[in-house]
Amino acid sequence: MNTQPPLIECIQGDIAAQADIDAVVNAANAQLLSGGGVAGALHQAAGPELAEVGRSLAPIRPGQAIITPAFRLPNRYVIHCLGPVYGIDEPSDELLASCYREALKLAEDNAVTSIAFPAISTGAFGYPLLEATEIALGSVLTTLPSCPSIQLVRFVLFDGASWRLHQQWLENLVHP
Ligand code: AR6
Repeated sequence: MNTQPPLIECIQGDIAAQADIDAVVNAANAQLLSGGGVAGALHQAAGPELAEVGRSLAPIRPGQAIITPAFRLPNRYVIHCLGPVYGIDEPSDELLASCYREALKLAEDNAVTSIAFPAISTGAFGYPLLEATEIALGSVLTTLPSCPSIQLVRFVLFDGASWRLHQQWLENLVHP
């Protein structure tokens, strides 16, 4: 049995290009269709089967996560989370935390050993980056102890500002 604590890391990059990761998380829409940002990148790389399989599982509600195969992506699974639209889906902090919690629980139930998250809700859904970062990292840190299969959690941030903020928060939380 692996007794090492899971590794949490932050990198700057593309969520659709994480070939060494078991499950990648989609910042989805309720209909589980392609879209802009993360959803666009993942659906484009996975192929049309991803939207087809989503059709039978949609709609999902804010804060919810569901799991599908990853098709042509280099991963085993896509875990689709519907983040809150900031200022509309309330309480947005609780709904955003629920995305990370539910995604980790689904990963654990499917024996996933590594998972990559984008910064859910911080693009089209307008969640302020600082608050979203605090919620994302806090939620992952509190949920991980009940997920013994998961050995690596990677946050994949698209832009440098987002990456720096996640990195700073991670350092503050792990080495206060
Ligand atoms: N890899 C990693 N991060 C990315 C990528 C990428 N390829 N592309 C964008 N980001 P968003 P949301 C960053 O809008 O706010 C969609 O159209 C981006 O800079 O993808 O949850 C869906 O269909 C931002 O920081 O997700 C939904 O309708 C973060 O990922 C809606 O947008 C999330 O941006 C979901 O909105």
